[in-house]
Amino acid sequence: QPGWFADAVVYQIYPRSFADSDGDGIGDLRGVIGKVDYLADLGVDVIWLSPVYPSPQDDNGYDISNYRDIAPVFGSLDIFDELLGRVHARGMKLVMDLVVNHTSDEHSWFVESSSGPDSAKRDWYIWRPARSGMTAGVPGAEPTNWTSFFSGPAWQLDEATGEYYLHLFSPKQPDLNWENPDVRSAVHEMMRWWLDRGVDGFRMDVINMISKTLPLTDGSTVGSVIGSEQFLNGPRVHEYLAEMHREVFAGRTGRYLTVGETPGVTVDDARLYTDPARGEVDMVFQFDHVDLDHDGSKWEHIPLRLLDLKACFGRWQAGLADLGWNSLYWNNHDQPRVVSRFGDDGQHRARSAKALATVLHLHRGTPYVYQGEEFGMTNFPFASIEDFQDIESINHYRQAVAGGQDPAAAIAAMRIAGRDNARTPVQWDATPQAGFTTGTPWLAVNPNYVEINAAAALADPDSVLHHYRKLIALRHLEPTVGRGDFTMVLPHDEQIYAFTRRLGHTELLVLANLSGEPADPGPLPEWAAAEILLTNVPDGAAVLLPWEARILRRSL
Ligand code: TEU
Repeated sequence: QPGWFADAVVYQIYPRSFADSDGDGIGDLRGVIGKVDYLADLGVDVIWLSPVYPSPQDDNGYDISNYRDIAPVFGSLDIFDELLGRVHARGMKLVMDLVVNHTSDEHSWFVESSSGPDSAKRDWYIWRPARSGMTAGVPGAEPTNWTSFFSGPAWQLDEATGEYYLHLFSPKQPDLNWENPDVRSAVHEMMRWWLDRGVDGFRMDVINMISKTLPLTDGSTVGSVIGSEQFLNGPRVHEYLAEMHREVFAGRTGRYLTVGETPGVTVDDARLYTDPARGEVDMVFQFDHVDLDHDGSKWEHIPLRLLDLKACFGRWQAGLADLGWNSLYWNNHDQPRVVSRFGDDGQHRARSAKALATVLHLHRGTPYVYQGEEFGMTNFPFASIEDFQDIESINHYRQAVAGGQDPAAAIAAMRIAGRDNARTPVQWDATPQAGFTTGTPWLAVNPNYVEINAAAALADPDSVLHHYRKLIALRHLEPTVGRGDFTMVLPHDEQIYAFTRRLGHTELLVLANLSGEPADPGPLPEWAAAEILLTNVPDGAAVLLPWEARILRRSL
């Protein structure tokens, strides 16, 4: 039977963009402390904090130079402890981001590793000579043809030693060598240190990339990242995760949360990662549903087809029905805003945001809410390259334009899919800079903050925010939401997303019109007398209005 987290909702904070307490334009831990009551009132159970460790911020903190401290820009360990105390006092948990596929190139481990081939930590990273017969530094001399998630080769030449190191992301994010047991125990020790400090678990960044197939050879992937078949869900990853679980969590009695971020994970992989009997992680983030609206690379947008979305979630629901557990998310700091992406951020913004939330939260799994999603924040009207800060977008732009793409077309693609859509400051109120900072924000505030902000949403009983609050409360009150089984209804309907959940003698029906046109679900006689638990349209009729969603309950 599912663990405690079946009845929990997780809220993700991207600290840089959440709340700035000191006017430097960058969010910080004091800013988070100021919003603990807001989060408790929303009803969430767990807060996941994106990285706040010391970092050169090449990838906004996903490049960590010290795992056991807090970056001054975010605060200090004392302020962190204060936050943790406040979170616990309000009955919530705090989960840290664990980024251990790679470190920063400024981490002391890498500094030592790159000091020379005889360094005691040389083997902590993945060093290789140039391709045989080629001179190091010449294009094409990289040890393999792998490409980085952030454009260009996945290898960086270190001039001093003439060898290359592997970086699946930026050159400032060298990959750790998990084959080395000392690396693994250093990670375990660091994790224990955070648990001893009181944190409640970890979200594990690209954790399914830590085991590479050896020997490293040229990749054959068709698509955006060459080589990925050799490092996604690699040969030793399950062994490493089981070992981590034993070394870090064995003997601890608290209720912890572990979630692996696992791009390219299949349902079958996920059954292995999340089978409680195997002792790896509680759940993983799969990417299938966020890959449905592009072709090939993430920059080649195609419209979402509802049938694809239903088939995708349906497969995940069925695949993890008897074993393992699903995570449920529309948004995070890497994804565009869901109301702009799969909803309607114009005329039907509030109603479509509520419909999408209803559908997601009523699936079987643990829902994740990303900051600002709870009151329907939208994508940003990016107009030029100067508007972007994200390394992924900026590198893509340079490469696309160098390759002959029209700059306006590149910007248009980034406006749709760029990660900065998720990273604009949280819109707290209608005061200048949306109440995020008294200074100049590091990334511009969306001009729509005057209407779309948390204060306005709190004051309006009909807002997206109050709908999220009700969904979270419903999960806490009605065990069928967390624990019921899942059955898709009307699987071939191109407008309506419908399913039932059943636990014992209780059955729920979710009916959501995920389109901008009215939709007729047809007769549902067995639900005629059912109780309406939640809707986003008062007094709904038989035919669903655009983006209308309802949750019904009946006793069997
Ligand atoms: O992301 C991993 C990942 O593969 C993608 O989501 C990626 O960010 C990219 O958008 C694919 O197009 C994780 C973090 O969530 C992300 O913020 C980091 O940049 C990345 O790992 C490296 O640590």
